[in-house]
Amino acid sequence: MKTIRKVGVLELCNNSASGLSEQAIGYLERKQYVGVTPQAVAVWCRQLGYDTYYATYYGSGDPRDTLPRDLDLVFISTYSNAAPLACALSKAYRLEGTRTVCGGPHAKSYPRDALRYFDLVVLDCDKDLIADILCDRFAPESIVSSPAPYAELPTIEERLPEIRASVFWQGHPSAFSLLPTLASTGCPYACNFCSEWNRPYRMFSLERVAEDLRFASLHLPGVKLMFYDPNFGVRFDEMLRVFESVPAGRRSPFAMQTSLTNVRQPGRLQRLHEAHCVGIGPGLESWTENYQKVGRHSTTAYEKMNDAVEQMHALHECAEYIQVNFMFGLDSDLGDEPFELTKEFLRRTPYLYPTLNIPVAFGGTPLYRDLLKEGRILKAMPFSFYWAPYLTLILKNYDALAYYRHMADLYSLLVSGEMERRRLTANAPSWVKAVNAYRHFASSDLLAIFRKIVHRLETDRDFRLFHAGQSQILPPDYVRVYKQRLGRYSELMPVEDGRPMFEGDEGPAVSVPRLEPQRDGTPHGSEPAAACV
Ligand code: B12
Ligand code: SF4
Repeated sequence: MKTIRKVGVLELCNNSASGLSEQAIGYLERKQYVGVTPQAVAVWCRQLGYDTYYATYYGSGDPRDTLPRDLDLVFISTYSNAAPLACALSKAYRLEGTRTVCGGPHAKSYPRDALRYFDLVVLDCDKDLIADILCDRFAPESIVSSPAPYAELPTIEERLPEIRASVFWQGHPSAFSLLPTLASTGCPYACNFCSEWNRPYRMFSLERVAEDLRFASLHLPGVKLMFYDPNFGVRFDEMLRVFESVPAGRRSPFAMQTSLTNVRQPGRLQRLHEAHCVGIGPGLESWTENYQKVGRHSTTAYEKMNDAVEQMHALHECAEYIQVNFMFGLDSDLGDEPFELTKEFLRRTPYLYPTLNIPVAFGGTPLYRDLLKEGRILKAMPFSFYWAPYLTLILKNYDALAYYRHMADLYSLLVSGEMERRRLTANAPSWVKAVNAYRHFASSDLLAIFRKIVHRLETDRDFRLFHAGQSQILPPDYVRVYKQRLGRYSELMPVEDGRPMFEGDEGPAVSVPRLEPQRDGTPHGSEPAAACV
Protein backbone atom coordinates (compact mmCIF):
# COMPACT_ATOMS: atom_id res chain seq x y z
CA MET A 1 0.00 0.00 0.00
CA LYS A 2 1.31 3.45 -0.96
CA THR A 3 2.63 5.58 1.94
CA ILE A 4 0.38 8.50 2.68
CA ARG A 5 1.94 11.93 2.30
CA LYS A 6 -0.58 14.18 0.61
CA VAL A 7 -3.92 14.49 2.43
CA GLY A 8 -7.13 16.36 1.61
CA VAL A 9 -10.01 17.34 3.90
CA LEU A 10 -13.20 18.25 2.08
CA GLU A 11 -16.35 19.38 3.84
CA LEU A 12 -19.57 19.34 1.85
CA CYS A 13 -21.73 22.21 3.09
CA ASN A 14 -24.14 21.82 0.19
CA ASN A 15 -25.19 19.71 -2.73
CA SER A 16 -24.54 20.79 -6.27
CA ALA A 17 -26.55 24.00 -6.71
CA SER A 18 -28.61 24.27 -9.88
CA GLY A 19 -29.77 27.67 -11.04
CA LEU A 20 -28.97 31.17 -9.88
CA SER A 21 -31.16 31.20 -6.81
CA GLU A 22 -29.61 27.98 -5.40
CA GLN A 23 -26.14 29.30 -6.17
CA ALA A 24 -26.91 32.54 -4.34
CA ILE A 25 -28.16 30.54 -1.34
CA GLY A 26 -24.94 28.49 -1.49
CA TYR A 27 -22.79 31.60 -1.48
CA LEU A 28 -24.74 33.62 1.10
CA GLU A 29 -25.78 30.88 3.51
CA ARG A 30 -24.25 27.43 3.00
CA LYS A 31 -20.74 28.91 2.84
CA GLN A 32 -21.23 29.56 6.56
CA TYR A 33 -22.26 25.94 7.31
CA VAL A 34 -18.74 24.96 8.13
CA GLY A 35 -17.97 22.39 10.80
CA VAL A 36 -15.23 22.61 13.40
CA THR A 37 -14.14 18.97 13.21
CA PRO A 38 -12.98 18.99 9.56
CA GLN A 39 -10.86 22.01 10.52
CA ALA A 40 -9.47 20.11 13.51
CA VAL A 41 -8.68 17.11 11.28
CA ALA A 42 -6.79 19.39 8.87
CA VAL A 43 -4.80 20.97 11.73
CA TRP A 44 -3.91 17.56 13.16
CA CYS A 45 -2.79 16.25 9.74
CA ARG A 46 -0.59 19.32 9.33
CA GLN A 47 0.84 18.95 12.85
CA LEU A 48 1.58 15.29 12.12
CA GLY A 49 3.74 16.32 9.19
CA TYR A 50 1.46 15.61 6.23
CA ASP A 51 1.12 17.78 3.17
CA THR A 52 -2.43 18.92 3.97
CA TYR A 53 -5.14 20.61 1.89
CA TYR A 54 -8.50 21.73 3.27
CA ALA A 55 -11.56 23.01 1.40
CA THR A 56 -15.29 23.46 1.77
CA TYR A 57 -17.84 23.07 -0.98
CA TYR A 58 -21.00 25.17 -0.97
CA GLY A 59 -22.60 24.37 -4.30
CA SER A 60 -20.84 25.85 -7.33
CA GLY A 61 -18.46 24.05 -9.66
CA ASP A 62 -16.85 20.66 -9.16
CA PRO A 63 -16.14 19.82 -5.48
CA ARG A 64 -12.97 17.98 -6.52
CA ASP A 65 -11.56 21.15 -8.08
CA THR A 66 -11.25 22.60 -4.57
CA LEU A 67 -8.34 20.22 -3.78
CA PRO A 68 -5.30 18.91 -5.69
CA ARG A 69 -6.09 15.79 -7.74
CA ASP A 70 -3.10 13.65 -6.70
CA LEU A 71 -4.05 13.09 -3.05
CA ASP A 72 -3.08 9.88 -1.30
CA LEU A 73 -6.03 10.08 1.06
CA VAL A 74 -9.08 12.31 1.35
CA PHE A 75 -11.37 12.84 4.33
CA ILE A 76 -14.87 13.77 3.21
CA SER A 77 -17.19 15.23 5.83
CA THR A 78 -20.88 15.33 5.07
CA TYR A 79 -24.35 15.72 6.48
CA SER A 80 -26.82 13.05 5.35
CA ASN A 81 -28.44 15.43 2.88
CA ALA A 82 -25.23 15.53 0.81
CA ALA A 83 -24.32 11.87 1.39
CA PRO A 84 -25.07 10.67 -2.17
CA LEU A 85 -22.77 13.38 -3.51
CA ALA A 86 -20.09 12.40 -0.98
CA CYS A 87 -20.41 8.73 -2.03
CA ALA A 88 -20.11 9.67 -5.71
CA LEU A 89 -16.98 11.72 -4.95
CA SER A 90 -15.54 8.80 -3.03
CA LYS A 91 -16.11 6.55 -6.06
CA ALA A 92 -14.35 9.10 -8.28
CA TYR A 93 -11.38 9.40 -5.90
CA ARG A 94 -11.04 5.64 -5.53
CA LEU A 95 -10.99 5.21 -9.31
CA GLU A 96 -7.91 7.43 -9.29
CA GLY A 97 -6.23 5.53 -6.44
CA THR A 98 -6.98 7.98 -3.61
CA ARG A 99 -8.10 6.35 -0.36
CA THR A 100 -11.30 7.78 1.10
CA VAL A 101 -12.50 8.30 4.66
CA CYS A 102 -16.03 9.42 5.55
CA GLY A 103 -16.61 11.46 8.71
CA GLY A 104 -19.22 13.83 10.10
CA PRO A 105 -22.95 13.61 10.85
CA HIS A 106 -23.77 11.12 8.07
CA ALA A 107 -21.01 8.72 9.06
CA LYS A 108 -22.29 8.81 12.63
CA SER A 109 -25.92 8.34 11.68
CA TYR A 110 -25.54 5.72 8.95
CA PRO A 111 -22.06 4.17 9.15
CA ARG A 112 -23.00 1.00 7.26
CA ASP A 113 -24.55 2.97 4.45
CA ALA A 114 -21.37 5.05 4.08
CA LEU A 115 -19.14 1.97 4.23
CA ARG A 116 -20.56 0.77 0.90
CA TYR A 117 -18.62 3.55 -0.83
CA PHE A 118 -15.72 4.56 1.44
CA ASP A 119 -12.53 2.79 2.53
CA LEU A 120 -13.05 3.83 6.16
CA VAL A 121 -15.92 5.36 8.11
CA VAL A 122 -15.29 7.36 11.29
CA LEU A 123 -17.75 7.67 14.20
CA ASP A 124 -16.03 9.72 16.93
CA CYS A 125 -12.51 10.97 16.39
CA ASP A 126 -9.50 12.54 18.07
CA LYS A 127 -5.94 13.26 17.00
CA ASP A 128 -4.74 9.74 17.85
CA LEU A 129 -7.38 8.16 15.65
CA ILE A 130 -6.47 10.43 12.72
CA ALA A 131 -2.78 9.50 13.22
CA ASP A 132 -3.73 5.80 13.14
CA ILE A 133 -5.70 6.27 9.93
CA LEU A 134 -2.82 8.07 8.25
CA CYS A 135 -0.41 5.37 9.35
CA ASP A 136 -2.72 2.81 7.76
CA ARG A 137 -3.35 0.98 11.02
CA PHE A 138 -6.92 -0.10 10.19
CA ALA A 139 -8.08 -2.82 7.86
CA PRO A 140 -9.84 -1.41 4.78
CA GLU A 141 -13.65 -1.26 4.89
CA SER A 142 -13.80 -0.70 8.65
CA ILE A 143 -15.93 1.49 10.83
CA VAL A 144 -13.57 3.09 13.33
CA SER A 145 -13.95 5.30 16.37
CA SER A 146 -12.02 6.96 19.14
CA PRO A 147 -13.28 5.98 22.61
CA ALA A 148 -14.90 9.43 23.01
CA PRO A 149 -15.12 12.71 21.07
CA TYR A 150 -11.89 14.73 21.21
CA ALA A 151 -11.37 16.57 24.49
CA GLU A 152 -9.67 19.62 22.95
CA LEU A 153 -10.34 21.46 19.73
CA PRO A 154 -7.30 23.10 18.08
CA THR A 155 -7.33 26.77 19.02
CA ILE A 156 -8.64 29.53 16.77
CA GLU A 157 -5.03 30.54 16.13
CA GLU A 158 -4.16 27.00 15.03
CA ARG A 159 -7.27 26.82 12.80
CA LEU A 160 -6.75 30.25 11.28
CA PRO A 161 -5.71 28.97 7.79
CA GLU A 162 -8.87 26.83 7.67
CA ILE A 163 -11.04 29.65 9.02
CA ARG A 164 -9.67 32.03 6.36
CA ALA A 165 -10.27 29.44 3.64
CA SER A 166 -13.89 28.81 4.65
CA VAL A 167 -15.96 31.49 6.39
CA PHE A 168 -13.91 34.55 5.47
CA TRP A 169 -14.32 36.28 2.12
CA GLN A 170 -11.09 36.42 0.16
CA GLY A 171 -9.21 35.77 3.36
CA HIS A 172 -10.89 38.56 5.36
CA PRO A 173 -13.87 38.58 7.69
CA SER A 174 -17.07 40.22 6.45
CA ALA A 175 -19.94 41.60 8.57
CA PHE A 176 -21.68 38.25 8.05
CA SER A 177 -18.73 35.95 8.79
CA LEU A 178 -19.30 33.64 11.73
CA LEU A 179 -16.17 32.06 13.14
CA PRO A 180 -17.07 28.49 14.22
CA THR A 181 -15.86 27.25 17.56
CA LEU A 182 -16.77 24.91 20.40
CA ALA A 183 -16.51 24.89 24.19
CA SER A 184 -18.22 21.59 25.04
CA THR A 185 -19.63 18.40 23.58
CA GLY A 186 -22.74 16.41 24.51
CA CYS A 187 -25.86 17.43 26.40
CA PRO A 188 -27.65 16.45 29.61
CA TYR A 189 -31.03 16.09 27.85
CA ALA A 190 -32.30 13.28 25.68
CA CYS A 191 -34.61 14.68 22.98
CA ASN A 192 -35.66 11.66 20.93
CA PHE A 193 -34.80 13.20 17.51
CA CYS A 194 -31.30 14.39 18.40
CA SER A 195 -27.93 12.76 17.88
CA GLU A 196 -26.81 13.99 21.31
CA TRP A 197 -29.55 12.13 23.18
CA ASN A 198 -27.03 9.71 24.75
CA ARG A 199 -23.78 11.69 24.66
CA PRO A 200 -22.73 12.95 28.13
CA TYR A 201 -22.05 16.64 28.52
CA ARG A 202 -18.34 17.48 28.69
CA MET A 203 -16.83 20.94 28.91
CA PHE A 204 -13.51 21.68 27.20
CA SER A 205 -10.64 23.09 29.22
CA LEU A 206 -11.65 26.59 30.24
CA GLU A 207 -8.05 27.80 29.84
CA ARG A 208 -8.22 26.93 26.13
CA VAL A 209 -11.57 28.67 25.74
CA ALA A 210 -10.10 31.72 27.47
CA GLU A 211 -7.07 31.59 25.15
CA ASP A 212 -9.39 31.58 22.12
CA LEU A 213 -11.41 34.51 23.46
CA ARG A 214 -8.25 36.52 24.10
CA PHE A 215 -6.87 35.72 20.65
CA ALA A 216 -10.11 36.67 18.91
CA SER A 217 -10.43 39.90 20.86
CA LEU A 218 -6.86 40.95 20.00
CA HIS A 219 -6.43 39.69 16.43
CA LEU A 220 -9.96 39.47 15.05
CA PRO A 221 -11.77 42.33 16.79
CA GLY A 222 -15.49 42.54 16.04
CA VAL A 223 -15.63 39.15 14.28
CA LYS A 224 -18.63 37.14 15.50
CA LEU A 225 -17.86 33.81 17.15
CA MET A 226 -20.40 31.05 16.63
CA PHE A 227 -20.33 28.46 19.37
CA TYR A 228 -21.41 25.08 17.98
CA ASP A 229 -21.94 23.51 21.38
CA PRO A 230 -25.07 21.38 21.12
CA ASN A 231 -26.22 23.04 24.36
CA PHE A 232 -24.13 26.07 25.33
CA GLY A 233 -23.92 27.12 28.95
CA VAL A 234 -25.05 23.99 30.74
CA ARG A 235 -22.49 24.94 33.42
CA PHE A 236 -23.45 28.54 33.03
CA ASP A 237 -21.44 30.31 35.75
CA GLU A 238 -18.13 28.62 34.94
CA MET A 239 -18.54 29.31 31.23
CA LEU A 240 -19.60 32.93 31.66
CA ARG A 241 -16.71 33.69 34.01
CA VAL A 242 -14.35 32.86 31.12
CA PHE A 243 -16.11 35.35 28.85
CA GLU A 244 -16.02 37.94 31.62
CA SER A 245 -12.24 37.51 31.92
CA VAL A 246 -11.87 39.57 28.72
CA PRO A 247 -12.23 43.29 29.59
CA ALA A 248 -15.64 44.77 28.71
CA GLY A 249 -15.43 46.71 25.46
CA ARG A 250 -12.96 44.22 24.01
CA ARG A 251 -15.24 41.16 24.10
CA SER A 252 -15.97 39.50 20.76
CA PRO A 253 -19.63 39.31 19.77
CA PHE A 254 -20.85 35.72 19.90
CA ALA A 255 -23.85 33.55 19.12
CA MET A 256 -24.86 30.14 20.46
CA GLN A 257 -27.69 27.67 20.82
CA THR A 258 -28.90 26.85 24.26
CA SER A 259 -31.86 25.28 26.00
CA LEU A 260 -34.26 27.64 27.73
CA THR A 261 -33.54 25.91 31.05
CA ASN A 262 -30.03 27.44 30.94
CA VAL A 263 -31.22 31.02 30.64
CA ARG A 264 -34.42 31.13 32.70
CA GLN A 265 -32.74 31.88 36.00
CA PRO A 266 -32.77 35.56 37.02
CA GLY A 267 -29.75 37.61 35.99
CA ARG A 268 -28.44 35.16 33.39
CA LEU A 269 -29.69 37.04 30.33
CA GLN A 270 -28.16 40.25 31.61
CA ARG A 271 -24.83 38.44 32.09
CA LEU A 272 -24.99 37.07 28.55
CA HIS A 273 -25.71 40.55 27.25
CA GLU A 274 -22.72 41.97 29.10
CA ALA A 275 -20.53 39.12 27.82
CA HIS A 276 -21.47 40.40 24.32
CA CYS A 277 -23.86 37.67 23.24
CA VAL A 278 -25.54 38.91 20.05
CA GLY A 279 -27.34 35.77 18.91
CA ILE A 280 -29.30 33.04 20.69
CA GLY A 281 -30.89 29.92 19.26
CA PRO A 282 -33.30 28.57 21.86
CA GLY A 283 -34.79 25.20 20.91
CA LEU A 284 -38.56 25.33 21.33
CA GLU A 285 -39.31 22.60 18.76
CA SER A 286 -42.96 21.89 19.54
CA TRP A 287 -46.10 23.21 21.21
CA THR A 288 -47.41 19.73 21.88
CA GLU A 289 -44.35 17.77 22.98
CA ASN A 290 -42.92 18.50 26.41
CA TYR A 291 -39.19 18.40 25.89
CA GLN A 292 -37.38 18.59 29.21
CA LYS A 293 -34.97 21.20 27.86
CA VAL A 294 -37.72 23.85 27.72
CA GLY A 295 -37.76 23.61 31.49
CA ARG A 296 -41.30 24.74 32.29
CA HIS A 297 -44.31 22.49 32.09
CA SER A 298 -47.33 24.24 30.61
CA THR A 299 -50.68 22.53 30.84
CA THR A 300 -51.95 23.51 27.39
CA ALA A 301 -50.27 24.18 24.07
CA TYR A 302 -51.74 27.71 24.12
CA GLU A 303 -50.23 28.38 27.52
CA LYS A 304 -46.89 27.11 26.25
CA MET A 305 -47.07 29.49 23.30
CA ASN A 306 -47.87 32.42 25.60
CA ASP A 307 -44.97 31.51 27.83
CA ALA A 308 -42.66 31.23 24.79
CA VAL A 309 -43.67 34.72 23.61
CA GLU A 310 -42.74 36.14 27.02
CA GLN A 311 -39.43 34.27 26.91
CA MET A 312 -38.66 35.63 23.44
CA HIS A 313 -39.36 39.20 24.58
CA ALA A 314 -36.88 38.66 27.42
CA LEU A 315 -34.27 37.17 25.04
CA HIS A 316 -34.79 40.09 22.69
CA GLU A 317 -33.70 42.46 25.47
CA CYS A 318 -30.44 40.50 25.70
CA ALA A 319 -29.51 39.47 22.15
CA GLU A 320 -29.94 41.18 18.79
CA TYR A 321 -30.59 38.00 16.84
CA ILE A 322 -32.89 35.17 17.89
CA GLN A 323 -33.33 32.06 15.85
CA VAL A 324 -36.02 29.77 17.09
CA ASN A 325 -36.48 26.24 15.74
CA PHE A 326 -39.80 24.45 15.37
CA MET A 327 -40.66 21.00 14.16
CA PHE A 328 -44.07 20.10 12.77
CA GLY A 329 -45.65 16.69 12.38
CA LEU A 330 -44.44 14.99 15.56
CA ASP A 331 -46.73 12.23 16.82
CA SER A 332 -48.11 14.61 19.44
CA ASP A 333 -49.19 17.14 16.76
CA LEU A 334 -52.79 16.97 15.63
CA GLY A 335 -54.99 19.10 13.38
CA ASP A 336 -54.61 22.85 12.85
CA GLU A 337 -53.51 23.75 16.37
CA PRO A 338 -49.67 23.56 16.06
CA PHE A 339 -49.76 25.62 12.86
CA GLU A 340 -52.25 28.21 14.12
CA LEU A 341 -50.33 28.67 17.38
CA THR A 342 -47.15 29.21 15.40
CA LYS A 343 -48.84 31.89 13.31
CA GLU A 344 -49.91 33.72 16.43
CA PHE A 345 -46.40 33.32 17.89
CA LEU A 346 -44.85 34.79 14.73
CA ARG A 347 -47.20 37.79 14.72
CA ARG A 348 -46.31 38.54 18.32
CA THR A 349 -42.51 38.22 17.84
CA PRO A 350 -41.82 40.01 14.54
CA TYR A 351 -38.18 40.70 15.46
CA LEU A 352 -37.20 37.04 15.03
CA TYR A 353 -37.05 34.69 12.08
CA PRO A 354 -37.99 31.08 12.81
CA THR A 355 -36.74 27.84 11.28
CA LEU A 356 -39.76 25.68 10.51
CA ASN A 357 -38.46 22.11 10.33
CA ILE A 358 -39.89 18.89 9.03
CA PRO A 359 -38.98 15.98 11.32
CA VAL A 360 -36.32 13.57 10.08
CA ALA A 361 -35.51 10.32 11.88
CA PHE A 362 -31.71 10.31 11.80
CA GLY A 363 -29.92 7.01 12.39
CA GLY A 364 -28.87 6.27 15.94
CA THR A 365 -31.70 8.24 17.56
CA PRO A 366 -34.68 6.82 19.50
CA LEU A 367 -36.99 8.38 16.90
CA TYR A 368 -35.24 6.42 14.16
CA ARG A 369 -35.41 3.15 16.11
CA ASP A 370 -39.15 3.58 16.77
CA LEU A 371 -40.17 4.72 13.28
CA LEU A 372 -38.08 2.04 11.57
CA LYS A 373 -39.82 -0.59 13.70
CA GLU A 374 -43.21 0.88 12.81
CA GLY A 375 -42.39 0.94 9.07
CA ARG A 376 -42.80 4.73 8.94
CA ILE A 377 -39.56 5.68 7.17
CA LEU A 378 -39.84 6.03 3.37
CA LYS A 379 -37.10 3.59 2.48
CA ALA A 380 -36.83 4.50 -1.20
CA MET A 381 -36.22 8.18 -0.42
CA PRO A 382 -32.50 8.94 -0.92
CA PHE A 383 -30.62 10.86 1.76
CA SER A 384 -30.53 13.92 -0.53
CA PHE A 385 -34.08 14.55 0.71
CA TYR A 386 -33.17 14.57 4.41
CA TRP A 387 -33.76 18.30 4.75
CA ALA A 388 -36.69 20.68 4.34
CA PRO A 389 -38.85 20.89 2.25
CA TYR A 390 -38.93 17.10 1.91
CA LEU A 391 -40.89 14.59 3.96
CA THR A 392 -39.14 11.25 4.48
CA LEU A 393 -41.54 9.85 7.08
CA ILE A 394 -45.12 8.68 7.32
CA LEU A 395 -46.63 10.99 9.93
CA LYS A 396 -49.03 9.71 12.54
CA ASN A 397 -51.75 12.34 12.34
CA TYR A 398 -51.38 13.92 8.89
CA ASP A 399 -51.35 12.44 5.44
CA ALA A 400 -48.77 14.05 3.16
CA LEU A 401 -51.28 16.30 1.41
CA ALA A 402 -52.77 17.70 4.61
CA TYR A 403 -49.30 18.22 6.00
CA TYR A 404 -47.92 20.03 2.97
CA ARG A 405 -51.02 22.25 2.81
CA HIS A 406 -50.37 23.28 6.40
CA MET A 407 -46.68 23.93 5.74
CA ALA A 408 -47.43 25.95 2.59
CA ASP A 409 -49.96 27.99 4.56
CA LEU A 410 -47.45 28.66 7.35
CA TYR A 411 -44.73 29.69 4.90
CA SER A 412 -47.22 31.96 3.11
CA LEU A 413 -47.59 33.89 6.34
CA LEU A 414 -43.83 33.89 6.95
CA VAL A 415 -43.10 35.55 3.60
CA SER A 416 -46.25 37.68 3.46
CA GLY A 417 -46.06 41.45 3.00
CA GLU A 418 -47.57 41.78 6.49
CA MET A 419 -44.70 39.87 8.16
CA GLU A 420 -42.06 41.52 6.00
CA ARG A 421 -43.32 44.98 7.05
CA ARG A 422 -43.38 43.98 10.71
CA ARG A 423 -39.83 42.63 10.54
CA LEU A 424 -38.56 45.76 8.81
CA THR A 425 -40.13 48.07 11.38
CA ALA A 426 -39.28 45.89 14.41
CA ASN A 427 -36.72 47.09 16.90
CA ALA A 428 -33.63 45.33 15.52
CA PRO A 429 -30.20 46.45 14.21
CA SER A 430 -29.65 46.70 10.48
CA TRP A 431 -27.45 43.57 10.21
CA VAL A 432 -30.32 41.54 11.70
CA LYS A 433 -32.76 43.09 9.22
CA ALA A 434 -30.38 42.21 6.39
CA VAL A 435 -30.14 38.59 7.55
CA ASN A 436 -33.92 38.40 7.89
CA ALA A 437 -34.38 39.89 4.41
CA TYR A 438 -32.09 37.17 3.04
CA ARG A 439 -34.04 34.50 4.93
CA HIS A 440 -37.26 35.91 3.50
CA PHE A 441 -35.82 35.35 0.01
CA ALA A 442 -34.75 31.76 0.86
CA SER A 443 -38.16 30.99 2.42
CA SER A 444 -39.93 32.22 -0.72
CA ASP A 445 -37.95 29.60 -2.65
CA LEU A 446 -39.07 26.92 -0.20
CA LEU A 447 -42.69 28.05 -0.40
CA ALA A 448 -42.62 27.58 -4.19
CA ILE A 449 -41.48 23.96 -3.66
CA PHE A 450 -44.13 23.33 -0.98
CA ARG A 451 -46.77 24.52 -3.42
CA LYS A 452 -45.44 22.28 -6.20
CA ILE A 453 -45.56 19.29 -3.87
CA VAL A 454 -49.13 20.15 -2.83
CA HIS A 455 -50.09 20.27 -6.50
CA ARG A 456 -48.43 16.89 -7.17
CA LEU A 457 -50.16 15.30 -4.21
CA GLU A 458 -53.51 16.66 -5.39
CA THR A 459 -53.12 15.47 -8.96
CA ASP A 460 -50.79 12.45 -9.00
CA ARG A 461 -51.95 9.18 -7.45
CA ASP A 462 -48.49 7.54 -7.65
CA PHE A 463 -46.99 10.48 -5.78
CA ARG A 464 -49.62 10.06 -3.02
CA LEU A 465 -49.01 6.30 -2.84
CA PHE A 466 -45.28 6.89 -2.50
CA HIS A 467 -45.80 9.25 0.44
CA ALA A 468 -48.25 6.83 2.04
CA GLY A 469 -45.53 4.14 1.92
CA GLN A 470 -47.59 2.04 -0.53
CA SER A 471 -45.20 2.38 -3.45
CA GLN A 472 -41.43 1.98 -3.44
CA ILE A 473 -40.96 3.72 -6.78
CA LEU A 474 -39.29 7.09 -6.37
CA PRO A 475 -41.51 9.62 -8.21
CA PRO A 476 -39.93 11.13 -11.37
CA ASP A 477 -39.95 14.62 -9.79
CA TYR A 478 -37.75 13.34 -6.97
CA VAL A 479 -35.49 11.46 -9.40
CA ARG A 480 -34.94 14.79 -11.17
CA VAL A 481 -34.10 16.61 -7.94
CA TYR A 482 -31.78 13.76 -6.89
CA LYS A 483 -29.84 14.04 -10.14
CA GLN A 484 -29.66 17.83 -9.91
CA ARG A 485 -28.15 17.56 -6.44
CA LEU A 486 -25.40 15.31 -7.72
CA GLY A 487 -24.69 17.62 -10.65
CA ARG A 488 -21.90 16.24 -12.83
CA TYR A 489 -21.57 13.18 -10.54
CA SER A 490 -25.11 11.88 -11.12
CA GLU A 491 -23.96 9.10 -13.43
CA LEU A 492 -21.51 7.80 -10.85
CA MET A 493 -24.29 7.41 -8.29
CA PRO A 494 -27.47 6.23 -10.04
CA VAL A 495 -30.68 6.56 -8.09
CA GLU A 496 -30.68 2.83 -7.21
CA ASP A 497 -27.30 3.30 -5.47
CA GLY A 498 -28.74 6.29 -3.61
CA ARG A 499 -31.33 4.15 -1.87
CA PRO A 500 -30.40 4.25 1.82
CA MET A 501 -29.27 1.18 3.68
CA PHE A 502 -31.17 0.87 6.95
CA GLU A 503 -31.37 -2.75 7.98
CA GLY A 504 -29.32 -3.53 11.05
CA ASP A 505 -28.15 0.07 11.14
CA GLU A 506 -29.83 1.06 14.39
CA GLY A 507 -26.83 2.93 15.65
CA PRO A 508 -23.09 2.97 15.74
CA ALA A 509 -22.94 -0.65 16.88
CA VAL A 510 -19.80 -1.46 14.93
CA SER A 511 -16.54 -0.13 16.21
CA VAL A 512 -13.32 -1.74 15.15
CA PRO A 513 -10.91 -1.87 18.09
CA ARG A 514 -7.84 0.29 17.74
CA LEU A 515 -4.71 -1.62 16.84
CA GLU A 516 -2.00 -1.95 19.47
CA PRO A 517 -0.07 1.23 20.31
CA GLN A 518 3.34 1.54 18.74
CA ARG A 519 5.92 -0.90 19.93
CA ASP A 520 8.02 1.73 21.73
CA GLY A 521 4.95 2.77 23.71
CA THR A 522 4.74 6.34 22.41
CA PRO A 523 1.16 7.48 22.03
CA HIS A 524 -0.22 7.79 18.52
CA GLY A 525 -0.50 11.34 17.36
CA SER A 526 2.86 12.50 18.63
CA GLU A 527 4.94 11.18 15.75
CA PRO A 528 5.70 12.88 12.44
CA ALA A 529 4.38 11.29 9.24
CA ALA A 530 7.68 9.58 8.50
CA ALA A 531 7.27 7.46 11.64
CA CYS A 532 4.59 5.42 9.87
CA VAL A 533 6.82 4.19 7.11
C1 B12 B 1 -23.55 23.05 15.25
C2 B12 B 1 -24.55 22.32 14.39
C3 B12 B 1 -24.87 22.89 13.18
C4 B12 B 1 -24.21 24.17 12.68
C5 B12 B 1 -22.82 23.86 12.15
C6 B12 B 1 -22.79 22.80 11.08
C7 B12 B 1 -21.49 22.08 10.93
N1 B12 B 1 -21.04 21.96 9.71
O1 B12 B 1 -20.91 21.59 11.90
C8 B12 B 1 -25.24 24.68 11.64
C9 B12 B 1 -26.15 25.68 12.34
C10 B12 B 1 -24.69 25.34 10.40
C11 B12 B 1 -26.01 23.40 11.35
C12 B12 B 1 -26.80 23.25 10.24
C13 B12 B 1 -27.49 22.08 9.97
N2 B12 B 1 -27.62 21.01 10.76
CO1 B12 B 1 -26.67 20.79 12.38
N3 B12 B 1 -25.98 20.47 14.08
C14 B12 B 1 -25.13 21.10 14.80
C15 B12 B 1 -24.97 20.41 16.16
C16 B12 B 1 -25.83 21.14 17.18
C17 B12 B 1 -23.57 20.29 16.73
C18 B12 B 1 -22.52 19.74 15.79
C19 B12 B 1 -21.16 19.77 16.41
O2 B12 B 1 -20.29 20.51 16.00
N4 B12 B 1 -20.95 18.96 17.46
C20 B12 B 1 -19.66 18.86 18.12
C21 B12 B 1 -18.75 17.82 17.43
C22 B12 B 1 -17.44 17.68 18.18
O3 B12 B 1 -19.40 16.59 17.52
P1 B12 B 1 -19.91 15.84 16.23
O4 B12 B 1 -20.44 16.79 15.24
O5 B12 B 1 -20.77 14.70 16.65
O6 B12 B 1 -18.54 15.27 15.60
C23 B12 B 1 -17.90 14.08 16.06
C24 B12 B 1 -17.92 12.99 15.00
O7 B12 B 1 -19.07 13.04 14.17
C25 B12 B 1 -16.66 13.16 14.26
N5 B12 B 1 -16.63 14.05 13.10
C26 B12 B 1 -17.37 15.14 12.85
N6 B12 B 1 -17.02 15.70 11.70
C27 B12 B 1 -16.02 14.97 11.18
C28 B12 B 1 -15.27 15.14 10.02
C29 B12 B 1 -14.26 14.23 9.73
C30 B12 B 1 -13.46 14.41 8.49
C31 B12 B 1 -13.99 13.14 10.60
C32 B12 B 1 -12.95 12.16 10.28
C33 B12 B 1 -14.75 13.00 11.78
C34 B12 B 1 -15.75 13.91 12.06
O8 B12 B 1 -15.76 13.71 15.21
C35 B12 B 1 -16.43 14.47 16.22
C36 B12 B 1 -15.83 14.11 17.55
O9 B12 B 1 -16.03 12.76 17.84
C37 B12 B 1 -25.53 18.98 15.82
C38 B12 B 1 -26.39 18.33 16.87
C39 B12 B 1 -25.79 18.06 18.11
N7 B12 B 1 -26.62 18.29 19.09
O10 B12 B 1 -24.64 17.67 18.14
C40 B12 B 1 -26.48 19.25 14.66
C41 B12 B 1 -26.60 18.20 13.57
C42 B12 B 1 -25.20 17.77 13.20
N8 B12 B 1 -27.22 18.99 12.50
C43 B12 B 1 -28.07 18.34 11.81
C44 B12 B 1 -28.82 18.88 10.73
C45 B12 B 1 -29.88 17.97 10.13
C46 B12 B 1 -28.56 20.16 10.26
C47 B12 B 1 -29.28 20.86 9.11
C48 B12 B 1 -29.69 20.01 7.94
C49 B12 B 1 -30.46 21.54 9.81
C50 B12 B 1 -31.43 22.29 9.00
N9 B12 B 1 -32.63 21.80 8.98
O11 B12 B 1 -31.08 23.31 8.46
C51 B12 B 1 -28.24 21.93 8.69
C52 B12 B 1 -27.34 21.37 7.57
C53 B12 B 1 -25.96 21.89 7.51
C54 B12 B 1 -25.16 21.31 6.38
N10 B12 B 1 -23.86 21.50 6.40
O12 B12 B 1 -25.64 20.69 5.48
C55 B12 B 1 -28.16 16.90 12.23
C56 B12 B 1 -27.36 16.02 11.26
C57 B12 B 1 -27.92 14.66 11.01
C58 B12 B 1 -27.37 14.06 9.76
N11 B12 B 1 -27.12 12.76 9.81
O13 B12 B 1 -27.23 14.71 8.75
C59 B12 B 1 -27.59 17.00 13.69
C60 B12 B 1 -26.90 15.72 14.19
C61 B12 B 1 -28.77 17.36 14.62
C62 B12 B 1 -29.76 16.22 14.79
N12 B12 B 1 -30.88 16.29 14.13
O14 B12 B 1 -29.55 15.30 15.50
N13 B12 B 1 -25.81 22.47 12.31
S1 SF4 C 1 -31.39 19.86 24.31
FE1 SF4 C 1 -30.64 20.17 22.21
S2 SF4 C 1 -28.63 19.15 22.10
FE2 SF4 C 1 -29.68 18.42 23.94
S3 SF4 C 1 -30.64 16.47 23.32
FE3 SF4 C 1 -32.18 18.12 23.09
S4 SF4 C 1 -31.99 18.86 20.95
FE4 SF4 C 1 -30.14 17.63 21.45
